[in-house]
Amino acid sequence: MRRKFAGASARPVAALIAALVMCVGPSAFAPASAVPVQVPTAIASGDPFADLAGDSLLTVKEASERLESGGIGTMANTNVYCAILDGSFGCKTGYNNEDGLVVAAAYENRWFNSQNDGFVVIIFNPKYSVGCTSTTSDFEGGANFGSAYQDRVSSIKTFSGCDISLWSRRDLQFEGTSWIDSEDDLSPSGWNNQAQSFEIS
Ligand SMILES: [Ca+2]
Ligand SMILES: [Ca+2]
Repeated sequence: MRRKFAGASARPVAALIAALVMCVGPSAFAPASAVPVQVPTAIASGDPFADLAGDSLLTVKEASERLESGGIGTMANTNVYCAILDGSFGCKTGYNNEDGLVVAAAYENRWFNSQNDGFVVIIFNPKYSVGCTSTTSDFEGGANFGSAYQDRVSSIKTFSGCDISLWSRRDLQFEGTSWIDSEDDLSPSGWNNQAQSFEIS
């Protein structure tokens, strides 16, 4: 049975708060404790994919260049490449110079590792050149997170028109999230450090 995923509603609220702060000015809020409003700036500075939306096509090569250039922020992440295929389950060890499109990135820390170094699992399909289909009723691959990465994912981002669903046990068992386009913090929905497998559509 799928558990309702509540994280998506946080973004409009954050935008509303940000808009209010711009109109009213920070002085109307409690001083030091109003820190969450400042978070989006930090995210933008440390996320090499900050300019990309979920429907942006992202090649494996471009992703690796962005991740490894170190041009933005001070990320010293461990980049892991997981190759999946449409319609099949399982992750094959991939390489940063392969053809294909990135479908999702799973991060060890919230805010896409922008404030803390950690692993990022780059999930890609080496056969893709146009991205995922728009419907989520088709199975466009999935896999278990490796033992070093399961129960440790804290934020997730998709690319190339794809969405991802996380599952709390291996082999897409037990509880799954609804489709995620992007979630910078899995904690509010109860999914922080809970994912053992994933599916893509
Ligand atoms: Ca984590
Ligand atoms: Ca699809």
